[in-house]
Amino acid sequence: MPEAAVHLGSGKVRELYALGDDRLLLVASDRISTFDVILPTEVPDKGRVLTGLSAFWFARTRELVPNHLLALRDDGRSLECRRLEMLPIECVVRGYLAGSAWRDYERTGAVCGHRLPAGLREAERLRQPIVTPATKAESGHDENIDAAAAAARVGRARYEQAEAAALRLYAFAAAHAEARGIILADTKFEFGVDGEGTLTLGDEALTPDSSRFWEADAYAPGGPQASYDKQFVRDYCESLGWDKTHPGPDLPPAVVTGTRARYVDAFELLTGCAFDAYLADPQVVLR
Ligand code: Q0Z
Repeated sequence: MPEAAVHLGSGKVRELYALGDDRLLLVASDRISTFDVILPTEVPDKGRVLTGLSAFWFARTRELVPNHLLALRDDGRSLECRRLEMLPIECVVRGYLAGSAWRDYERTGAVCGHRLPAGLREAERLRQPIVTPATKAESGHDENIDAAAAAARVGRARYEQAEAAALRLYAFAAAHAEARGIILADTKFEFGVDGEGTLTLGDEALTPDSSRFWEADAYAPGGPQASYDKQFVRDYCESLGWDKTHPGPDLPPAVVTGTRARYVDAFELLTGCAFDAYLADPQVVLR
């Protein structure tokens, strides 16, 4: 008899289950958050898009960095994974100056201990991608830390290994995305260690929820960039004058439809698979 999946926890838009002692099931819902608030309206198939993209990247990068993927379930929204001992840090790789990195740079001229050239503009491409580690806040906001603080949490050799792995993954994915008209401005990786002590990529990888995707054709440094996936949602929420506290507003059907189409576009551009083909047989992204 198959063992029951035991619920371990909920993320903002995902659920985590144990499958016996050694495996986990990661299930992506269709919930969407904006300005850190989960909205009452779901975006149909968003969880499938994110799961399909994660599985695609895990399959394509396993030679670069080992990862936790064991199987993609036929519901298209669930990943069976190897259970790891997760590192208590996140590794964010940034190829462009956005979000908290832009704010830190404006204030101090540096980001997580990386001193950057003077005069950079918001959303400008960095000459070299940088890794900006962060602590994982139980609830609320992750805190940017420098490499020394990250090394103090996980050990110097392990941090340097994770930093190098994160840079390899980013270089591969950013080049793949750029060739398809999408800028991967930054992305967050979470690593763990398997039973043999091998550094292993976990969690979700290179999805729009863990990354900033920008449309290359619309890229214009010197200000904030439109989000490839969530811009309709943000624009609609801004138009309401909502104060960005819980509960968020319901989304009208046109915003839901437009947003779903953006997620599907990103999926099709990046994977080269028709989304309908993924729905019919999710395993297409692994081949
Ligand atoms: C991932 C999270 C989610 C809530 C733990 N392979 C792994 N081994 C051990 N732990 C994890 C993983 Cl992926 C792990 N999270 C994040 C995901 C819901 C929290 F779907 N927490």
